[in-house]
Amino acid sequence: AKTIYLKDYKAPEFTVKTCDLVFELFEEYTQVTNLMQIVKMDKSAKDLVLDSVELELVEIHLNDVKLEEERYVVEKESLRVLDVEDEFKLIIINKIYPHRNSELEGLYKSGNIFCTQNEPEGFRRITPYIDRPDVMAVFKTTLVASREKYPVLLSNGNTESNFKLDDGRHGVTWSDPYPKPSYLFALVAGDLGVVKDKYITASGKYVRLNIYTDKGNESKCKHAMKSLKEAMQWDEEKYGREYDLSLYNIVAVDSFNMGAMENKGLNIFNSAYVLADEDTATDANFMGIQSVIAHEYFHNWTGNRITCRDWFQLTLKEGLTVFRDQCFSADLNSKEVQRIEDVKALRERQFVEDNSPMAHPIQPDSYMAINNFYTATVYEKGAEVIRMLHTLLGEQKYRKAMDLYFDTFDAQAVRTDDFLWAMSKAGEMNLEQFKRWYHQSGTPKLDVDEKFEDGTYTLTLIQKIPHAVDGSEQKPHFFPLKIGLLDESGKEILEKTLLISKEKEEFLFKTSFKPVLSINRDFSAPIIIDQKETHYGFLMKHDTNSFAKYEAAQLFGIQIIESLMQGNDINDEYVRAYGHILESDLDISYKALLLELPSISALMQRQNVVDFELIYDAIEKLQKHLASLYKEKLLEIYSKFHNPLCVDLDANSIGSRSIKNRCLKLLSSLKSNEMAVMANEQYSNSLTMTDKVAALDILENISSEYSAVAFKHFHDKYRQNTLVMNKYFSLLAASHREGTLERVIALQKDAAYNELVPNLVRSLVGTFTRNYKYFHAKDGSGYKFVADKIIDIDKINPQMASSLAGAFKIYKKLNVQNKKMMKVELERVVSTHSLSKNVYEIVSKIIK
Ligand code: HT7
Ligand code: ZN
Repeated sequence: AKTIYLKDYKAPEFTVKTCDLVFELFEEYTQVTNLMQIVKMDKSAKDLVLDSVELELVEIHLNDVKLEEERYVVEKESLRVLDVEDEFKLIIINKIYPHRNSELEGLYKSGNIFCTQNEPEGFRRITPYIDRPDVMAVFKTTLVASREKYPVLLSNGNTESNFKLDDGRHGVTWSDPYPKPSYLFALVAGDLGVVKDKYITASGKYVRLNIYTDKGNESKCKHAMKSLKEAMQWDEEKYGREYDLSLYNIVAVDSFNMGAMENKGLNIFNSAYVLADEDTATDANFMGIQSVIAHEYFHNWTGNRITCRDWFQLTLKEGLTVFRDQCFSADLNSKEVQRIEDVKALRERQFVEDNSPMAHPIQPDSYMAINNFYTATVYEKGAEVIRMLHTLLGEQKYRKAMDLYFDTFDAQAVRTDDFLWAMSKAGEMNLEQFKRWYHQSGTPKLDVDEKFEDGTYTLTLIQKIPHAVDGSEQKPHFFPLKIGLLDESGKEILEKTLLISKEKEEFLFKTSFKPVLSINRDFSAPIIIDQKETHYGFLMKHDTNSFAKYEAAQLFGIQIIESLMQGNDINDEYVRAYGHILESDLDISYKALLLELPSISALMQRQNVVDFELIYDAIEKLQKHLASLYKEKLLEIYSKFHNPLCVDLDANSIGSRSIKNRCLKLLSSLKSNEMAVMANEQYSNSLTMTDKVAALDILENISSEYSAVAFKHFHDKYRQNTLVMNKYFSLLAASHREGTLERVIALQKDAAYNELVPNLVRSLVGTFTRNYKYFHAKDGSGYKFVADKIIDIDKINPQMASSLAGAFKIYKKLNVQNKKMMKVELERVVSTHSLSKNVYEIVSKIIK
């Protein structure tokens, strides 16, 4: 497969001014008529080269004359029109076969709905085009289809006209006044239900809001609609940005490769991020919907109005938009909980990626398959980089810089450097060194050394920057480091944001006593802190910074588990500090997070050679110890907050479910009948999906008898509801009970399972890859199963297959036995005949 390099970027030789499309949708095929006004930008260019993948060409007209075959060449993934003028009109008619499209890129069918996914390079699977984001055209789209089967016909922008044909077909013409790249083009055709609402913008403009879904699901769109209006208002208040069309459409479809897509005026969503009610969605699902709805809405300014020059700039829109959606969720819910959840997600996914052969900068400099670069690094680390800018500039200057960015680059396709120019200019800050965050990979480590002498407290910080994947050296970063100093009673004597730029930095503070350091408060930089002297128990009690307090609890937990792994006993100070949190009257959602023990992933990341058995045996030991020691208190909290009939979604109700389920989970480590009975009662009596899922998870792991009955009941009740069945598959794939792999294999035959639907594959196979116990079984059976699935699914959907292949990225860090087993499977996958470039890129990097 060919590697594409950023250094080879060339401005387009031609651009498309307008693109008028007609789609004639039939059951067997779709005919596309594409009329483009094209202008030559580089006068030395002779031929027009259009991207074109798997298209069946019917005919081409140049300036209204049908082209003879010798005037064009059909190449493997392009169409070359020979010797064209400076400005011309081109009409191309081609056929495509959406019902056969299982890759879910371009135009495809999700159930009975025609829909599109064009980011990053799907449009070339619809019609020949200059399919790159720096070619922006004004689109007009006419859809023609059976009136009975496809009464709803949607595209970007506003409806211009409707018409009926004599043969039972009808048509609608849409026009979008805003020039846009092809990746933002969308169409939908189906027999859909709709929920309608409206929004009046700050300047008084009336915007119609519609959410389309399969009929019967309309009542499940309330939360998505509420979230959309909240997002619209938030962007007006925080960024001064209003919506710019008079119509905003969202369509929910079941077969979708990712979460959602921000097509101009016509967002297409994975139904998992739209549909929810108390009976079928967990609290986490409701939060997820709020954040994804907001994320796609925010793209209207950061992504659509100002887009990327090329796909290497992806973090320009994704990192920024994730930062925006994180701030939105923090403002609407709990700031402290949101920050911790965001950092947790970053560490579980991005830190692991950054310490693997797949590590790359947030702005990569090369790729084989661009689809592989919609990564935690580009998105989540990208958001952390924007957050650091926000911290460095402060809210006011950041807002000024964002205004400058919008004013300067509106309607353009730009680079991350253009964004940084605006930040630097309005922020009045030199960001030359800061740019390294865009071009260097790996997670920086900061060695922290403290000294107290003669009334001076000295803090010495040394940056340890990892080498890049190719072994080359990387340079120190510039970042904000928020610290606090506490006296021995726990009183805060100082809070400060230090600016770190040199490899070694020294900071002196005059004090009459040696203070306790609280470092990287709020996780002000995405780095790993390596502290010689630690006071975790003290900080768990006294730290006033909610993130640092959580961090102390996690790091203390890690210290204890690692010491257990070395055969030592459990440290009493930790146990007391845990008890102190249990007794505290902190906010309950936050308290639930503080009570969470470190994850397997967090421990694994610290091992040079990973041995999972050692890790989960130690975690289990600690859980049991805490559960038996604090059993009464945990039971007391459980009964105080367990309210089975409450289905409310306010902070207190969500927090109550969160803390009591945390307590029950910890208690379940006792594996007693008493706990199984409690979980079983919760499963039977609770009305929310949150409580049911929490109970099922416990039952599955501690009692095969209760589990069998409860899962059967769950299956009988929800087997028609795919979104709920995702939870069913995922709970069973995560099970630590014996025979999990055999059950996962058998579940593929369940009537509700379908390998063509990515959500289901993610629930069953994807979850299994995170089941450390069975995916990493010493006999290699887990690896073999997943490798087989990658090979099978690659033939259907390469994007889905390569995301599963990412599970092998831990390869180099495995112990000898596991490594040997994984190697066999990696080699088998990479030598598979006609493997996609998506899977090839991932697997070949892992075994290199
Ligand atoms: N901008 C979108 C990225 C995307 C995507 C979405 C759905 C299916 C396939 C996709 N490939 C890339 C999603 C977002 O970040 O908002
Ligand atoms: Zn996005």
